[in-house]
Amino acid sequence: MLEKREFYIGGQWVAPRDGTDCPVIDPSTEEVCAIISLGGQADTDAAVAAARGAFDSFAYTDPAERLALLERIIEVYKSRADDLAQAMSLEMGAPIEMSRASQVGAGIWNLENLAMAQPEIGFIEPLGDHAPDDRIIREAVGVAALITPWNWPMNQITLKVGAAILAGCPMVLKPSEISPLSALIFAEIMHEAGVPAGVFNLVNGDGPGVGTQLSVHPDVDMVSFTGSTRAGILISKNAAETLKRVHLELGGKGANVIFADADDKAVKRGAMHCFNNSGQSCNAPTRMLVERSAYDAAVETAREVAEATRVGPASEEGKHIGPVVSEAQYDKIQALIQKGMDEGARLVAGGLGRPEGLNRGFYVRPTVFADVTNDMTIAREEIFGPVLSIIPFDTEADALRIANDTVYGLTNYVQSTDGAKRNRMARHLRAGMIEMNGKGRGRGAPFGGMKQSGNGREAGAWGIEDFLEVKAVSGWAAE
Ligand code: TXE
Repeated sequence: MLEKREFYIGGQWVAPRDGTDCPVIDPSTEEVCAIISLGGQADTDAAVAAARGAFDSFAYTDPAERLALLERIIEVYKSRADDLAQAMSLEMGAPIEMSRASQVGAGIWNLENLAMAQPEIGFIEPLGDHAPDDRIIREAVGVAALITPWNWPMNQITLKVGAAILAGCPMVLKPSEISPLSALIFAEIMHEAGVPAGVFNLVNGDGPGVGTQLSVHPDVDMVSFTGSTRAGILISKNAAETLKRVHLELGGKGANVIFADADDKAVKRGAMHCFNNSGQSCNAPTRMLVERSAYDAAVETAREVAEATRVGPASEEGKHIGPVVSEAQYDKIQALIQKGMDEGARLVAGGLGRPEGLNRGFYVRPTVFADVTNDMTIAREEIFGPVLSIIPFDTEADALRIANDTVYGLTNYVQSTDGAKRNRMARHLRAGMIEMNGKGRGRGAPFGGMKQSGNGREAGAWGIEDFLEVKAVSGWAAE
């Protein structure tokens, strides 16, 4: 069993100062698969001090130098792809094939898109012809704390680390204590790529410990967080004590609006998307809104998809879905399925308990509820499991009202062959991302939400901008 208690601080692996042991559980088997250490105040302080110490030498480097550094990180990341895939399968249960393709692949996609975007950013540019001696300088916001979750570990880490590197922010990463193994490999990647000492630091810890310590730390200038809305609110309150910049990527309750004129794969695509990663994606299309005339057929198709979705261990090759990440998540999902039944939704596939033959491991049955109304708990709360809720609607205005009737605003989906209708929906849906007719976001598109799904944007140029301050300078000498 892997035992890795050290943290990566100031360019080297160091023993914890305040550490307590923490088991990492393999969700496919419920066995302990590794031991890590959760740091305390002294570890957080050491990591922040290392980052602060690197600020002057890193923040003012030429942007092209930082881009070259990111290119090296990408190269080493690719060379460790298999290790990363294995680690994520083990710690959070993504089936190995999906882990290689999507979990590791998301990291490459993110880093390459950030690299593509950085040259477009005006790090020093004129204010305008009316003020020839003025310059606008964009420079690193300072020391960044990066707090990440367990559902797409490398996706979230690369979005934040890549942007911080390109902006010139030294950083302290606190990955989820549930999925720390891939993050430890990522620290090795940073070391091998030659990231200067102090620029990247990693401390393992939990939310109340290192997470809170970073949020209140007077020497941290910014917190970039992905996780639950609950923790995002706490982080905002804590960070307000020192008025840090806070960027939050939180939960979602995505509506997938399927009009009767949608292409014939729309329902299947939507249901499969909802079950992907065992439903553990903030942008999952969990509320399927279907126009009444297409409703019965859609419920039937969704049932078929759920019943055809195989569930199994992460180590097995194949296109099945894995377990959910932890016992806590398993229990939360079971309670919400029960709530769906209690509140009168019609269970058409899946339901309570584990799939047949899977008695150990946090396996959830792909579940479909029909006749859901938008005031039911399963339509309001983020379930974060393979559970789809289908809601009928009558008119375009109805669909819009139901889709927007949520505290979240991350991703919405629209399926229709009527272009004018699609565009109207895209304009009026209150969410940071609208994806239509199965088209994924293009390279460098910003990722982030409105309302209680958070603030700020990650990915591409927007992601880098989030780590930059704007400085107005007058009296600049001509060069
Ligand atoms: O998340 P937490 P949990 C949602 C999803 C899921 C629910 C609970 O609905 O079912 O959240 O998951 C750190 N100060 N998402 O409890 O606690 C924590 O250590 C600072 C959506 O596992 O938010 C970890 O690093 N940090 C989501 C990270 O927050 C704190 C992804 C995520 O854990 C903290 C994950 C605190 N007070 C869950 N409390 C998405 N947006 O994709 C916790 N943390």
